[in-house]
Amino acid sequence: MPDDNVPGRARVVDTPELAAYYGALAQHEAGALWTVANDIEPWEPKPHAIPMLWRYEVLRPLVLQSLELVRPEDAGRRVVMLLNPRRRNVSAAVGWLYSGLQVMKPGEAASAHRHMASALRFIIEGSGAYTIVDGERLTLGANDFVITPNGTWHEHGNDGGTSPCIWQDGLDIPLINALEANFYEVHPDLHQRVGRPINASHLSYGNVALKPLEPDWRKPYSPLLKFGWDNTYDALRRHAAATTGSPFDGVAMEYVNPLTGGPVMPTLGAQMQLLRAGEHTCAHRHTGNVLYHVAKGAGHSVIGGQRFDWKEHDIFCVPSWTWHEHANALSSDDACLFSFNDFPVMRSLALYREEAYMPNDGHQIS
Ligand code: GTQ
Repeated sequence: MPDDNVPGRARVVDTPELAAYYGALAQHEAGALWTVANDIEPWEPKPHAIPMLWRYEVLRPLVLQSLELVRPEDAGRRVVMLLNPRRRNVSAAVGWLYSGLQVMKPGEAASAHRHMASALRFIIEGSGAYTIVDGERLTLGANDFVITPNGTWHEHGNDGGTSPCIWQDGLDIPLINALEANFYEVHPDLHQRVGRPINASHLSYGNVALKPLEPDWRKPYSPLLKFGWDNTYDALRRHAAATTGSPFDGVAMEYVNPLTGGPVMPTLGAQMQLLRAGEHTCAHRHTGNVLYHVAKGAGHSVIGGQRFDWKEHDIFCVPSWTWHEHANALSSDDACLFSFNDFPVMRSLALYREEAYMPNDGHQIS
């Protein structure tokens, strides 16, 4: 319904007197609320970001091209960013979430830094890559998921591989900048000293349903920094054997802090979901933004009424409060979608809301 027909909504008609009055207010850095009220208090969230899909086969050659154009020593991080057309001004892929594709040649190392933005990485291809997080060296393989919580020193390199390693970075940079809380520091020695056994957090905290009796951990993020693909896929398949799954997400599991069962970091959450062969989920929408990465298989999603066909390593986004459904309709194998989101922010600020799409048996017309 148009706002100017609704009692209780702003519906003031412009007059010459009002125009003069607005001018007088503007001279004193003031304004009349009713001129903007319907915009700043929408009936429901109106995301700036649009649904988007980034094709890996299109971006991969461009990412590899950067290897010849810049060195990590000069670029800091050699990354091709994913930019939503209406979020370019804040360097966001969707909502307040940043994402990019980082690439490292064998033998390269990027220096250590830390910042107030939290980061995560999903490994796409190549072997021999590592990340060092607060003195712990983590070895990385395809479809592994790694976290770099805010405030931790981190650096990346590729020292055993024979080909470039490419991974997807996800950070809450736009959110932390919007909150005007970002800090950034380069490590005084440019590189950290490795002070723990390789993959230490994985050895102690990466065991299914077993945690150390005396956890050596008091920090507000997961002590487990790396979640390997083999464990993740195995967990999904085992869960799939015991459940029909969610009508909206298929067989979906969240990467969690093993000590609390909560999200891996205070601002960023991550999930992996499995869509069975032939599965087509019902549409729903929720507050919070999600960036998906196709970890396995091929299928399509309908997002805001628009169909996006995807295959391995494509990336797509679902902006806040946008209807979406996923389908693995044609393949005879399962498909897996990795995703990260800002749900921890939405939930901790009591802003999370979710709704099922009721018309047409829960399916949008695309
Ligand atoms: O690897 O630390 O894509 O700080 C953007 C900012 C990656 C990183 C990005 C970063 C990093």
